[in-house]
Amino acid sequence: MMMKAAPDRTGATTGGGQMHRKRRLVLQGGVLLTLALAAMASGAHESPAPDAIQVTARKYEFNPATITVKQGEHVKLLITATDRDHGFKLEEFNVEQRLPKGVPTAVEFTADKAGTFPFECSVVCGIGHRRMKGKLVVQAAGGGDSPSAP
Ligand SMILES: [Cu+2]
Repeated sequence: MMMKAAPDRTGATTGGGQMHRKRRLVLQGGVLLTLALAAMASGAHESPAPDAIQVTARKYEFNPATITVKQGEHVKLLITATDRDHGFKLEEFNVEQRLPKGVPTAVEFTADKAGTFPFECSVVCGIGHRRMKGKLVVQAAGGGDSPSAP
């Protein structure tokens, strides 16, 4: 407990009773500060986890096959291959990830450019492997000239 000597407002009247009152004020201040800190700490717990976009991969499709995000967004995909191992390759954003069967696999990148970008399966998974594709639509930040806008 710190007892800093503060300049006495009443000047001449520096009695013993005054000292007691000061100490009590300091104590009350400490309690208020503790309450404020507790409130701040509990508030921090309310921040939500970043939303992951759930995607499934199976012979021979991604679902959803079209993923739409906004430019500048940090994108987190959680992709689960349901029938066998697949892969997820999004060349434009340097993403290539193997998707082991049954394991939700996180893929993260920042959609820093607008446009429509293809993604595809990067693990040869059968006769339809080459048509196992989808597309990522990144909507322009300014709401400007998006070719796929309705
Ligand atoms: Cu595949």
